[in-house]
Amino acid sequence: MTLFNVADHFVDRNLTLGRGERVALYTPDGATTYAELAALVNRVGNVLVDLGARRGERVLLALSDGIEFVATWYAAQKIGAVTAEVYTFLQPKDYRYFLDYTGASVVIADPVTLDLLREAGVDDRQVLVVGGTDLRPGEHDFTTLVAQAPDTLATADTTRDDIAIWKFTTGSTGAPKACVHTAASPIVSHEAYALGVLGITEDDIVLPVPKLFFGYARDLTALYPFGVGGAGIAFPERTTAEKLFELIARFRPTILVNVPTMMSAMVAHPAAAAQDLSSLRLCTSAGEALPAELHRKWDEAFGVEVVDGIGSSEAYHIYISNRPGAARQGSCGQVVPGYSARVVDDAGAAVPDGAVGVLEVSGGTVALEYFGDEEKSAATYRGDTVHTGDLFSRDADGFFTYHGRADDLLKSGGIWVAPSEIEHCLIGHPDVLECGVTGFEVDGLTRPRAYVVPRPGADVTGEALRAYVRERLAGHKCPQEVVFVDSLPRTTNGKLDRRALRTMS
Ligand code: 3SK
Repeated sequence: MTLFNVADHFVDRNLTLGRGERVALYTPDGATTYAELAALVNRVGNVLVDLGARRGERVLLALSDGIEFVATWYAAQKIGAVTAEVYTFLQPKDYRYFLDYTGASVVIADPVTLDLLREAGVDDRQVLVVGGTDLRPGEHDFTTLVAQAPDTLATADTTRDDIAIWKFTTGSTGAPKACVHTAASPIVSHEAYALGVLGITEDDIVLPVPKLFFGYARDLTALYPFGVGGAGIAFPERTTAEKLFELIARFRPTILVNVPTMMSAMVAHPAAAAQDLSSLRLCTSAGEALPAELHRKWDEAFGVEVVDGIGSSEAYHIYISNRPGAARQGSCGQVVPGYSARVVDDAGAAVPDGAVGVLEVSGGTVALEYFGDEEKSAATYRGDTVHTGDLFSRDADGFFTYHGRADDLLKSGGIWVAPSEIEHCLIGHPDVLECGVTGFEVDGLTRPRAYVVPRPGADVTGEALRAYVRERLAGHKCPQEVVFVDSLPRTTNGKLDRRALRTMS
């Protein structure tokens, strides 16, 4: 069997190809070349081995974005371990869950997550801490150990079929589960999506909106550009529109990896009109469906082409996407080369073009399973096919349109309604920054209720928003109530947390 290693493919190969002096990663502290990154990966890999990380075992990253995150991720890959990364602003009980679930014996933390991990109780695990002080037994300073470690390291003799990556589902439906991927997933997705759809090149510099624990951002920032000698940008702070404007001005990225919520915040920012976004050749949108109205507002504000797509942790990355130069507003686009997609009814039969059904996707990046959950795995994965639970229709040109999650539908006035349709309508109102729709009971009947975050300074009433929807959608889709809120509940991946929304009153 041919040997293959993710770190070798995305990092070390750049040295063989003479790209050692090219920049791999920009951070607020400076630039790291491929040669520097490769040496750092080797040092960190030696440290991980010394701390007890072993081939096939999970290494848990609870670390904010930066060169240390990227180097540690690749170091774990290089020694044949399995990477699992989590959000850095969780509760101690969440870290306890991830420690138990991953069974990781080595955890990488920063000062924020270290406190939370201590509270959670790490037992006899070894914790490698980036930027920590006053460390306790079992906790080790990253900088000290890495400086002492050799900068050469043998690559584990892994193959494309070895389990290499855990991607956590967002947990909007119960405890997070890991989608278990082999080393093949990132290279197949790199070729299909990054090369085949985005046409990523060595001149690309990628700036992510989500943090690197979210595979959508990590792969587009620290894997796919590396596959062609391009560069990514990593920064530790929470992402805000101001921060993005600052980073765009400083690093002049060519690709912005975006999500609809941040697109809305950027468009609504008082300084939006003053921004120079001319370095961007495109802005990807994924994570949530992009409402056509928001797409239109973005085009008007920035004129940077949006390439909207849909992906999932189950299918590794994006499998349906618009194509640069041929995007259709309101549609997630067409199937990415190498994948196939069917819209099926409850019996699993394909529905005609235009009809709504559940999307099934097949391709070479579908996860093997949800770790430790046979029942859910059996219901979701069938060979190289994943049953997404997302409602879609496909038109005669092969463009797919999202209609919400099958399990989110509300029956209003006796008719099924997708909350996303009402949300996509409301977001078109100039005074709506964000919104989420859920059902509530009135006299035993379900009716839509809209939670709306108004644009700063807006003076809009619920009745005006109801009238806006009534003019555009069928009567039973008009929210019976509009509740104004400061923010909407979001999952760690930034998606609307519908479970939490349903419990708001
Ligand atoms: O939206 C998602 O959940 C996703 C997950 C992994 C990779 C890419 C995407 C868009």
